[in-house]
Amino acid sequence: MRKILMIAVPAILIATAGLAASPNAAVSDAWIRALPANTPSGGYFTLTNNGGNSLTLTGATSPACGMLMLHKSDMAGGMMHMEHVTAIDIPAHGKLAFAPGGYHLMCMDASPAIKPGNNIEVTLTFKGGDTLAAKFAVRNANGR
Ligand SMILES: [Cu+2]
Repeated sequence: MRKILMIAVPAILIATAGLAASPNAAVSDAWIRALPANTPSGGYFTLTNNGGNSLTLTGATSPACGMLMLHKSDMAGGMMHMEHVTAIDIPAHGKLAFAPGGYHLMCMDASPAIKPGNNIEVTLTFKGGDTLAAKFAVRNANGR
């Protein structure tokens, strides 16, 4: 698993370096929860679309996470469920909050860099290939 990832990451960076632009958008209040080993970590942030066109978030990557997924928590039949989502629209001049109980990033394979007090880099990917990099502060299990 790790061997494949170490090869795949530089290939992605090379492939996107000459092509990708950043959308007219900003990430704020970005943080990720550090949890005991092998427990997926939730990442939270606010995404503000400052442009006149809607944006579609299609994925996220981080060197600190083996796999980073877009998830949505929902109440169904009195139980909290999480589902994987592949596209999230942010309307023109709109804002979308990723927060506990709703949309979140899920770090499926946290590296040792996911440690309270650290910062990790996350790259958001949008439909059309644009990318936006942001620093996420690592907090403890209580979100502090
Ligand atoms: Cu999740």
